[in-house]
Amino acid sequence: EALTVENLIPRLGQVSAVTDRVGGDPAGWSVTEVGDGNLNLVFIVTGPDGAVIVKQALPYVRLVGDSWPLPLYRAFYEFHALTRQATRDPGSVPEIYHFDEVQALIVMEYLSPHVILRTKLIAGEQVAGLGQRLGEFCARTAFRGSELCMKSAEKKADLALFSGSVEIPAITEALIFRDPYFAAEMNHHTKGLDPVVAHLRSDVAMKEQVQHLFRTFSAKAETMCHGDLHSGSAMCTDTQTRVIDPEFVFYGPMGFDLGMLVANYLMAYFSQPAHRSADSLNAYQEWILQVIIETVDTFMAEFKALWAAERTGMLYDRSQFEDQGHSSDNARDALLDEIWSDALGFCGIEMHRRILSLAHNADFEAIDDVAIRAPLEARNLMMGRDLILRRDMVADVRRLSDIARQFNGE
Ligand code: SR1
Ligand code: MG
Repeated sequence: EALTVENLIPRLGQVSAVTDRVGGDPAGWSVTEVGDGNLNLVFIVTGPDGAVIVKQALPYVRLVGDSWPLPLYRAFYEFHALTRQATRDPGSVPEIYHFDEVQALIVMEYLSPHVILRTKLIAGEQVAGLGQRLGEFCARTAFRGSELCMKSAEKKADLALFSGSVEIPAITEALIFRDPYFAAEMNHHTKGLDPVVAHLRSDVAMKEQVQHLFRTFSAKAETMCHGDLHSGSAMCTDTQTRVIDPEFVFYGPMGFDLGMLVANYLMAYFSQPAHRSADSLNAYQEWILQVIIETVDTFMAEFKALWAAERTGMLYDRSQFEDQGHSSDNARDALLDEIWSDALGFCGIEMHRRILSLAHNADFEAIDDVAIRAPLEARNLMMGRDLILRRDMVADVRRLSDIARQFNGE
């Protein structure tokens, strides 16, 4: 039964996980619906002692309506993803107070005064330590959710658990990997982009690479990915960052979350000329590039540190490969190269789908004047193409920043 502002207190007013934190007489609580995402209901419940978030899955895609049904069991997977992320990267995600599987609802920590990262990026605000925090999150969850670290039986049990989530990855498969590359029914794009869209959809070499990346997404079930790590899935103050909303959790490639995240930073970067005045534009865009550099540098450094300290799983087992030739170090570096290449490919595809497919993002959508929006989106699309095609040739994140500056100047 869907929660409403009216029925939430009668239904949750006696649940100790809520009453303990909100306090006082439930009749005096304030309940506000704040969900602005594509799928769920989200309420803030506030009382004299504090506040909690109540998130409930709806049996359909909120963005589209009840013509697109979606199983409620995604709340179950979100709950299990959050518990694992909390263990693998303590403090990174909201604390869970209560989970009701039948009602598909999670009661969790109210993050305050945090706001959605995308909102801050559009407003031109900086977040100290952003790149470090999200780089650590990506590295720790990628490493500690894999057989580099987990016991093989435990990882295989989790792989089996999360493989029960079918309809949610199907959204990613369709909206991210397929729809951008043909005239799918729910697609839409900004007036004025038709020539660029036609160019991309007739680019045989690029579309071949998209198909390889789709296979990588589907076949490389190596770690538990957040699955939807965009700038709407991080909440920040000026100095703190937390990750939310892992209902798209799946077992996939170690570079997936990193690539999605970098794509969303880049979309913030390319959209800035419409949000900033000339005197602050360059400095803010350069700050975003520094965040990208900090994110990727931290990812690489943290992954290497975990490799040295926590390689307790089946893969790259140091007891079997103690040689003078440093075979494990070489294997680590080759693996990081592979993660980087995959991440760049997924990054390029995410940059495409947010302009061409169903679910766009506010970085560009908030630009009312389509004559301003279209050329900025075109830069973003063309850089996405470049990354898909040349992902093995972008040596490192500094080179990636240079490529972004180059497309930004075109
Ligand atoms: C129909 S759901 C559209 C998008 O919203 C989610 O946040 C995911 O990014 C998904 O692709
Ligand atoms: Mg979401």
